[in-house]
Amino acid sequence: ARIVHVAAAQMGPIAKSETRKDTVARLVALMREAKSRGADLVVFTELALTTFFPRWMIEDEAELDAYYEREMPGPETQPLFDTAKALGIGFYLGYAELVVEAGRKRRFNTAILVDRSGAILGKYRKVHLPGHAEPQPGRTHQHLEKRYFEPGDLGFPVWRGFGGVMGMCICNDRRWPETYRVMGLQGVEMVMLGYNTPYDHTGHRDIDSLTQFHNHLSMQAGAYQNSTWVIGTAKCGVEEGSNMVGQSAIIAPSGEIVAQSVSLEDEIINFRCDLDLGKRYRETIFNFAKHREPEAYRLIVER
Ligand code: CDT
Repeated sequence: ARIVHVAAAQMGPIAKSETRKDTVARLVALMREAKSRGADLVVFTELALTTFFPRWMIEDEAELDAYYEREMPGPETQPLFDTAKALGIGFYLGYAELVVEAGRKRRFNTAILVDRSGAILGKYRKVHLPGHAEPQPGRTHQHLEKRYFEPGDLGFPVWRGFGGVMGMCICNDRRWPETYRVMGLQGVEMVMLGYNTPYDHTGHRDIDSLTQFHNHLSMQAGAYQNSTWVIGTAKCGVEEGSNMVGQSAIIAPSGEIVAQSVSLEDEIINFRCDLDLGKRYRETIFNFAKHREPEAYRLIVER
């Protein structure tokens, strides 16, 4: 067995008025709780440092910029790295990233993986951006990720760490089979992701009741079809009037949920994940080298 003891650190709502310092203190408390349960790695959510700001049309550039990190770690996020190092626990963290390249501001929805010594092992930028670039009439909450972020330009790499092969994606990425498959082809053994999923996101009331089902369906299918653990961490509850899905889950390579949150608040769930469990699928039904037929898949990579 190759055990990675992992925790998903679900968060309840982050108010618009909450400071970075307050939010980081919540994350540090969750990290300590994860460590007290024996975890080696804690998975925080998407955009874990602020309220989910893409729900608003923000015209003032300084106001928008304030939601982004220009350095990681920066003065306000340093306590996360210091605590991780002191406790010997790794973490996945989602945040809004602002970089200036050739005098141009570039914005990404980003996640990093930090090892147990507090060093950044890898960075991922969200590829599948949902929502719109322009505000939609008649909506109480916008979803302007296409306005506030560029599609990620780093692909879906994997990293050796925590005794295995680790991968990352973010929220809407989890609904796309290509996300998992690109990492699966690189032998991924654990995919970490955070999500902010408002209930009313399709605008179709009749399918709204399936929101929770589709959340788990996507992650369970991704896990099974690629012989990998999937750790999905929500930011949930009613945040600034927007109702968001919880049900954070730790999913085995069988596709089974082995741990699930029960609240819509800050909550740790944890599980001792055996990375070797993926082998029984990877070496049989999903032996890619033996059974894949890439010639039949060409359409997949065409526009
Ligand atoms: N954050 C994020 O990607 N949320 C989407 C729902 C919004 S779609 C307009 C998701 O896939 O959960």
